[in-house]
Amino acid sequence: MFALTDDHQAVRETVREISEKQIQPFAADCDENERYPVEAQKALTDSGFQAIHIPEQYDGAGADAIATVIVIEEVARVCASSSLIPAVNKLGSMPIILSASEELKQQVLPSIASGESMISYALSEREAGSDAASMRTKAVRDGDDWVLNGTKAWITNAGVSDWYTVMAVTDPDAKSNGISAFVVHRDDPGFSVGSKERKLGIKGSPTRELHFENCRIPGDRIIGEPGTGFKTALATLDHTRPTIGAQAVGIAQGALDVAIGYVKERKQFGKQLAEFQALQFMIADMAMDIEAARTLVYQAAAATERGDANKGFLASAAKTLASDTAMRVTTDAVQLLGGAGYTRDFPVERMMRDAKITQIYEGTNQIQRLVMARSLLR
Ligand code: COS
Repeated sequence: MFALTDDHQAVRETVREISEKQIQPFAADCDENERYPVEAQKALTDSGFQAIHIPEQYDGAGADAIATVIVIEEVARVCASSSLIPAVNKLGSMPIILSASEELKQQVLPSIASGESMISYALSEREAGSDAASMRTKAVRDGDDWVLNGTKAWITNAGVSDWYTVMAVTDPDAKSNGISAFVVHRDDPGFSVGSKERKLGIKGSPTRELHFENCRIPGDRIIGEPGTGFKTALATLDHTRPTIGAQAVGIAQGALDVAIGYVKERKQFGKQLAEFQALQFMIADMAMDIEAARTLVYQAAAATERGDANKGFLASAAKTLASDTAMRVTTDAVQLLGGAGYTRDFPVERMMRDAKITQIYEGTNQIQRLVMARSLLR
């Protein structure tokens, strides 16, 4: 993969236009008022970009993984919170696409493809974050049904999603091979969401707990065989960590674009900031790092599309490189704007706060390094 196809370029152009016209104008307000970006959801759904990864046989666009990361990157360039609409739809639905029965796929995926529903992914718990296999949420068979009890934590887009992919223990003695994956609907009895977390960034995207109190779901809502849920959850992350890399690249590019505009306008000591070589070198480093991260993100996405053996390594590498780049670039963008950059009159302080989460969610960058090392030393 050394060049994007014409189709990929066309996706970028279309999503950039939608993002700049219909999402960017509301980004600061969503952050300031911690409100969900309804305008972005409408714009993405109206144009069919809210979940383009859903295969055609489930009424989706059937776009490849590279097109999907381009969509997320372009939306994140103007609003990271809004980019979680396509990103979380992929995260929540990927366990179903990878491992669910045909009937369950038909039951859930068309509603995501049409934009009627969104879907979130529920793996983490308060005491089971990086060590995801130590989860406590349980699912027990009762007749034809499954009954879930427990609490999931830090669930992105909880409350706005209709569907939830939930990992729960079905055989406590079998450790990670005793975890199963299920699909829960917001209307299932015994399901509820907690209050919104108060966060540093991505304030437009609600993050909540999920509560399961004797939550009863039909037997056919299990994803794959009992005991395969943890592997499905990890295989999903191989496919979706590049999307977080894409989000990070988009945030970084957005910050660089603002910084370039600013240094060409602002004058000090009788000349434009852009004429100072120290600042030119900062800009050059920022752009160089973004380009390297972008290339690795696309490479990782292409590897997941092909099912390459090293896709897990590349997914973790792309997510780590891109998120560390986003943190550095957004911090430098604030620096280039100086006092102005530290205020909410410019978007770079929001971008810096939003960038931080990309080093944390879908596995901290410490866990990514563990995944990379295990894959190299195996
Ligand atoms: N795809 C499929 N199966 C995988 C896999 C992958 N990418 N990686 C590991 N497995 C399998 C292993 O082969 C093992 O199978 P066996 O028991 O049959 O040998 C099983 O899954 C358990 O793997 P492992 O022993 O490596 O599990 P650990 O408990 O050591 O955990 C880490 C592995 C730490 C990598 C995992 O818990 C993780 O990714 N943690 C971070 C979780 C995360 O990203 N949270 C964010 C939530 S989403 S916002």
